[in-house]
Amino acid sequence: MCNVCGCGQGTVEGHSHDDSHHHHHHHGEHRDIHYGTGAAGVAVPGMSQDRLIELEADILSKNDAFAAANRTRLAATGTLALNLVSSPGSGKTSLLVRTIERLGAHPVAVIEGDQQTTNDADRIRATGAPAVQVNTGKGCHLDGQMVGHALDHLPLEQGTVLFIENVGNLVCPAGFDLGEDCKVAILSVTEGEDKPLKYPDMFTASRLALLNKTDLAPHCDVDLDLYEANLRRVNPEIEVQRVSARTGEGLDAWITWLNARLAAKQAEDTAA
Ligand SMILES: Nc1nc2c(ncn2[C@@H]2O[C@H](COP(=O)(O)OP(=O)(O)OP(=O)(O)O)[C@@H](O)[C@H]2O)c(=O)[nH]1
Ligand SMILES: [Mg+2]
Repeated sequence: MCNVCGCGQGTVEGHSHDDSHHHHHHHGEHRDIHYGTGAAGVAVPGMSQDRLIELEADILSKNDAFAAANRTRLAATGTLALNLVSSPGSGKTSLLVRTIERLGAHPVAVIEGDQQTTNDADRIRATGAPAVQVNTGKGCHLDGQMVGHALDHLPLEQGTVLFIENVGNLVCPAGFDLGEDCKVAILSVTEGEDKPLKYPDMFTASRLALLNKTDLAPHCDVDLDLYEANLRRVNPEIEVQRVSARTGEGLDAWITWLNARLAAKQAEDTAA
């Protein structure tokens, strides 16, 4: 769990948070991180395990309040929000561009999280979809507050699909609820079958895993069945789909999954 990163310094495109009244994360004491075997799961020189646990609990309870507010706000328009998590370069933005094209006239909106640049938001806007870039600066994940600010800049129609592309990082984003309906993990065949075992939290937190870049599988020493088996070892419930953003292979099943989630969401909201 990321309780010692420089998070909370993010900027929503065009807006600096330097004037933010709620810098909710602690400062200092976070330069020299050694992962420990103590109760907090991390070791920071000069800080006790109890203090670390206290800080982590504090950060997460504040995040959860922002996430809950986002969830209420999204429910008002029946928006289906998906938090896309992965390591850097697994193909999140490429898949999003393809997905938006496939969804055609259906209303979509995108929040793009990266440490720096507006590259990904620019790629999304080229499809015609509204996108807001959030730069996390030194931070390693999006948090509920950043997403709340981004929502201020996004038009949400009834039944929108909101894609939140998280910062490429297989560790920290797993622990932060953004108010999404679920997390979708994107892996690529080039990363290696052992990744689910090495970074299990991300895959236990995800409902669906998209195994991307299947077009490259013949060129890699990769066993796709073992990749899937490892995903199911860490999360027996996880759904897995093999896709290629490059060739479009497997995207029909992914679009079917999206439409089913959207229908389930609308049924939920009607019942509520
Ligand atoms: N061969 C192949 N290349 C792909 C596929 N999907 C993405 N790529 C390539 O992989 C690289 C990274 O793709 P992006 O879509 O930028 O990945 P990302 O996950 O958004 O990256 P970050 O936002 O930087 O973490 C680019 O060169 C893409 O063209 C795929 O299915 N097959
Ligand atoms: Mg990207």
